[in-house]
Amino acid sequence: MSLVLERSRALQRRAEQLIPGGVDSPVRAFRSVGGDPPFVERAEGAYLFDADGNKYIDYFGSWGPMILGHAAAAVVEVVREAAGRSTSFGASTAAEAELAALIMQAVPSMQKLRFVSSGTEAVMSAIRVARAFTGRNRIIKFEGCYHGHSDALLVKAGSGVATLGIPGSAGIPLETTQFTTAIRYNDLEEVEQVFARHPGEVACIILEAVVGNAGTILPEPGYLQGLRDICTREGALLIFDEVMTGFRVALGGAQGLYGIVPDMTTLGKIIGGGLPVGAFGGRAEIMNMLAPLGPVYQAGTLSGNPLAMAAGIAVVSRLLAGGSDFYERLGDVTRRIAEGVATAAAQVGLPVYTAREGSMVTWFFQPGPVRDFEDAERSDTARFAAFHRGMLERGVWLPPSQYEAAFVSAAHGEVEIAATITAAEAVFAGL
Ligand code: KE4
Repeated sequence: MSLVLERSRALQRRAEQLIPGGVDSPVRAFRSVGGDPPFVERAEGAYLFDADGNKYIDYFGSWGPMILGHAAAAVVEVVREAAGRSTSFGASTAAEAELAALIMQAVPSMQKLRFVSSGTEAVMSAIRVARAFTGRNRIIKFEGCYHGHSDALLVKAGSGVATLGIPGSAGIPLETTQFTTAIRYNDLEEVEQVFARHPGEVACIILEAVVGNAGTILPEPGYLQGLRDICTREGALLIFDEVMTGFRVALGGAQGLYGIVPDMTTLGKIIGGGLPVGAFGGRAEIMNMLAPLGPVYQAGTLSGNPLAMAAGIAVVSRLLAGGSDFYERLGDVTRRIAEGVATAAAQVGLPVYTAREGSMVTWFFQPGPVRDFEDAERSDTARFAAFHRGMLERGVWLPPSQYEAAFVSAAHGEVEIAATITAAEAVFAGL
C-alpha cells in the first residue's frame, strides 16, 4: 500500500527552506521511522486529516493534551469566546486562580502553583525553586526520562533525544550539567549510592513516576515509596514530572494512582487543552520562595494566557465531572486496543512487549520485560519503523518513535478499536 502525500511533500520542502528540518519539534520529522511526515490540516474527535485528504486515527493526540479528542465543542467554544475579549493582557485574570483551584481538586499536593507556557518551563522553574529551598545544587534524574529541553535536564534524556540517538545536546557547557546525575530507573540501590557519594548535596530527585518518554515503563512495586522515603530521610525534594501523566493515567495523575505525595509536581499538556500551558507547584512553603514573595525569580509574558486558561478550565472541569467512570472507560478502550495489537503480533510469532498505564501505551518490539531505558533500547527499532509505516498507510497514525507513548482519547470507541486491530493484523502479516 502507498499513501498519497504529494501536497505534504511539497509543504515539507517549503518548510525545510525556512525551518530547520521543516519542523518546530524534532520528533515530528519522522527521522526514526522514515518517510515523509503528513502535514495535518484539521482534526476532529479521534481523527487527523492531512493536506492530501488522508484520514488517520490519531494515537499521539498532540503528544498528550487531546484527551477529550480533537475540536471538543466545549473547548472550541470557550476559546473562541475568550479570543473576542483579546488574546492576552499581561495582567491578572480570574481564570488563572479558577484553573489553579480546579487542578488542586485533583492534585492536592500542589498547595500553590504557578502557570507557565510549556512543560520545559515548568520543570526548569521547579528545579530552580528546589535548589533555592534546599540550598543544594545536585539533581538526580533517570535515564530515558525526558523533562523538556532546559540545559540541566538534557542528560541521557528520553523522547526526541533518545529517538534521534544523541547523547544529550551540543551547546550545553559541562559546567551546566555537572550537578546532574542520571541513573537507572527502577533501581533504589543506585539512588542510595548517589546520596552516599554526595551527602547533603542533593536538592531533588525528579522523575516521570510512570515513564512515557522511553516508551511506557511502569514503576516496580515499592519503587516510588522508596524514593519518597529516601527524599524524606535526606532532606531532598521529590519532584514528580507529571507533564505527561497528569490527568492522563488517572484524575490525580501518577501520584494519585500510586498514593505517593511528592514535594513538587510539574504539569502541562492536558491542563492547557492543546494551548500552551505548563504549571509547577507544591508545598506552599516551597512555592513562597518565588518572586515577588521570595528570592527565586521566574517570569513569563504569556503565563496564564486567557485563551489557554479558558481551554484548561473546560478540559479539567470535564475530567473532574467525569471522575473515575471517565478514566475507567478510557482505560478499558486502551486495554482492548493494546491487547488487540499484541494478539495480532503474537499470531504471527512477532515478539512484542506491551506496557500500559491507563490510556498511555507502548508496544516494544522485543520479548521484554522493559524495566528501564537500557531494556527499552533492546527494541527492534527497524521493525517498529516498518510497523509505524504500515499502520500509517492503513490510516492509523502512531507516535513516530519506539521511545514514545501512544495516547487514547475519549473520542476513541468501537470503530477505532476494530479498525486499529484490523490494520495491525494486516501489517504484522507482512512484517
Ligand atoms: P514541553 O516543553 O514539550 O511542553 O514539555 C516538556 C516535557 C516535560 N516533561 C515530560 C514528562 C514530557 O513528556 C515533556 C514533553 N513530552 C514530549 C513528548 N514525549 C513532547 C513532544 C515533543 O518534544 O515534540
